[in-house]
Amino acid sequence: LATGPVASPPATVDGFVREFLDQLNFGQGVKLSQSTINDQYMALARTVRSYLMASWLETGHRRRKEETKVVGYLSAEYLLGRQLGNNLLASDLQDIADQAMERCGIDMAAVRGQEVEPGLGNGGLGRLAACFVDSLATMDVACIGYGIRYEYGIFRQTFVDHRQVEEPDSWLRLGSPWEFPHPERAVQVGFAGHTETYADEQGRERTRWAPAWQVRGVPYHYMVPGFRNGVVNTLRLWSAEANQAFDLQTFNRGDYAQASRAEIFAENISKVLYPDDSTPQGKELRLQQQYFFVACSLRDFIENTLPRDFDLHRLPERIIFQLNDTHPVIAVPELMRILVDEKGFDWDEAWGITRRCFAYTCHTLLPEALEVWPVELLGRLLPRHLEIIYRINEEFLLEVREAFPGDEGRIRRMSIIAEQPQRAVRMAYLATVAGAKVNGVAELHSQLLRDDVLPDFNAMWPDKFTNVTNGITPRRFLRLANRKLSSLITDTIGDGWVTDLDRLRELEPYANDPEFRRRFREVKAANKARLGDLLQVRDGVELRQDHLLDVMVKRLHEYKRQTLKLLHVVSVYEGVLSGRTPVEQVTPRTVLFGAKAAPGYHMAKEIIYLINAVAAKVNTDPVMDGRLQVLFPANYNVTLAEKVIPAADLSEQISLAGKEASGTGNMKFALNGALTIGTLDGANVEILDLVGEDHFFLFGMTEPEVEQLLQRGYVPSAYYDQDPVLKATIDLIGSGHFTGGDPGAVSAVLDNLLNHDPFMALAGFHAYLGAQDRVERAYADPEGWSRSTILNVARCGFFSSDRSMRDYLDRIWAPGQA
Ligand code: DL6
Repeated sequence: LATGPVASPPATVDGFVREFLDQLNFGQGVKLSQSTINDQYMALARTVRSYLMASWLETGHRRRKEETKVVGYLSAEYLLGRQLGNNLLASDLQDIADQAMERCGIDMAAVRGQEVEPGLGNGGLGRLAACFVDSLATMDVACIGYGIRYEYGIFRQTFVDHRQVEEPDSWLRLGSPWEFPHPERAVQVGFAGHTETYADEQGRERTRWAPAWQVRGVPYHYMVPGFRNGVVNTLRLWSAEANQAFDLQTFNRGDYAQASRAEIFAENISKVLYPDDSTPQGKELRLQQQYFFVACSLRDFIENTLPRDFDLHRLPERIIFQLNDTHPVIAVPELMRILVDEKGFDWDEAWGITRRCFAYTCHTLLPEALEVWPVELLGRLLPRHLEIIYRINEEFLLEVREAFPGDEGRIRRMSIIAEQPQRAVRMAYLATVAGAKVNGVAELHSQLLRDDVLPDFNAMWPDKFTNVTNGITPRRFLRLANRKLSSLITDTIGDGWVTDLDRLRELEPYANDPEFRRRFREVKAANKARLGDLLQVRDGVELRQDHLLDVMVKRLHEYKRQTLKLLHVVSVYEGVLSGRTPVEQVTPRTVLFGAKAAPGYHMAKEIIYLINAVAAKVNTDPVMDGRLQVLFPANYNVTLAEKVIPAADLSEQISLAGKEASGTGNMKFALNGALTIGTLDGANVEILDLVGEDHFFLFGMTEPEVEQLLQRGYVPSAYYDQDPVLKATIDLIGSGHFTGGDPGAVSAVLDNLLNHDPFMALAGFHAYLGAQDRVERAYADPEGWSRSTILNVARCGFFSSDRSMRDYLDRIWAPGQA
């Protein structure tokens, strides 16, 4: 009996209530009548968990039996969003849970609101990882997501006097019911120390690493349920702990701080997502994090997941480690170290295996975002790994010499070790050399990766490079976030689209059906009302329901050009203020921003200040007659995104061409029936291709045009001098009108725009205003607008992360490439 299958509780309202009360009584130790909302949330989450448990155990058992090849997704970030709703959806328990809570007299909405989302990521990259693991479970692909269980995720943003203030995100404070700690499966991770050579029993010279200190990596397991398919994969996040909690002798002497030093030191490793790395200590901690989680993950897979007697020559048949950007790339020398130093493989054999166990996804085009680790730091923290990297480089450069004899310039360019401005390891190069495949995340990005970022590598190994356009999970971002639109779609074409998003194409004919368009508009209006209710409670602001809702939500970065959006806002306001535009001619519009700035990114924080300052003025100036509203709810996160995106009319995707690798917000908006105003950048290009020019507001330079302008010499002030509207807009900001008469408060942003403007906001201004005019004309025709929004939904099935996963399977993880 004890080894038989685990049974789920009966999927009935009665069964659910019984399980819930058991969890409340025996898990939380309270009676229903005394329970707090948190008790109810914990008990409800544990109830849902218990329904998923049989599938989780069964999936694990099946995978071990089948000995399938596993995708080991190595990612320093997973921006998961709330789990309760997703897991209720996946297990098909939504209605039962609603009824059960009602029967217990519990306010389900309040209980849902109790969950603090695990914000273990910064933005697109981390959210992509979360979408990918969702799709792999739904497609029943064996995957273990590996990452870090940060005690504090992305900071909580608040605004004080219009400025961003960061507060720690203590998401674990009230306990997390979704995690399963396994301290008994902890692994050891070493750091620093030295290496030494010795002769083994056969007299072969070998190397070993004697670390100076070690920490314990404790795995926490999270369920990753597929959509109603009985599959539950695992996300395994590592937490760092000291081997010895504290030094008892020192403690007894009364030096409590010193006694706990080791504990604090070790726990710092998984303390916080992306510590500010502008200090040397911050940089070192970041490298510690990266090595920590990949060392734990490789050890876990090799020692605990594979059968005990597994022949590691066959490792590529059982695992492909997907490197989610460069953060996990130190896994490459770590696998070499395990194979050569610990398992006794000779170098060539080990390298042959390693090269088939990794693939690398690049997520950026910004040179400053390509990680390099100073040799001094890497050698101090991971001396053996540096030796291994040197040898990999040596042999790689021999290969280059053979392929391109006499081309010393090329050798210098391609070396994994940069010499200037300091000796440093180029992690993207190491990943490219080691990876079986290298991919970008949208067609344009992959092309620029080949042509501009890694051209020498492309010349050497053209077949290594491929593209996989990003995707988003339709479960969270349509089915869960937009229940009303989901129901309308399902009523119209059935529910197959949830796992086969291409089926949305069947909606196309309905774009011509006035009744369907009316229902579609009703859905949008209901979502806007829902967002209005939320913003009222959350931020104390009123969302005007009769306005066009124009949304720009994403990380604050100059290349994304929030300033361009702001210049548009100010130009509309300035037009009315100066009498150029009669206020009745202004299309009533609410511009909603959501954005966090990296704590050390000064210019981004100045831009946040300016947005808030402009909002405060524009929203209260009677001259606008309430026709222009700027909202900037603080702390934009996945939970807020799920309410904002379904309500939006217009999606702002206005980065300078050639800078945004893909974007995924752009996909989420289009799929929820917002029209895009955007440049030919990242995945916008593919959205435009699919939805068609008539249903997308395109503007701005192409990437080659940007390059040409740079070559000719870009002078931002010339645009200011020549365009009177731009001049008036900037002058109004510069006059101190928004900053209590203090022009100095905005001088950093304006100086930067007028004298540098690295992302060409001023060059884009005129075309952007033209595109906004087209938006307003289109919006004035509700039937035409609705038609376009429906066609956007119908034509964006391609952007399902299920399709991305199929592409990874076909192009990168295919068994044939083992
Ligand atoms: O691939 C996911 C996501 C893309 O959609 C964004 O375009 C891209 O900026 C982001 N990249 C990163 C990596 N670091 N940088 N810069 O977050 O990845």
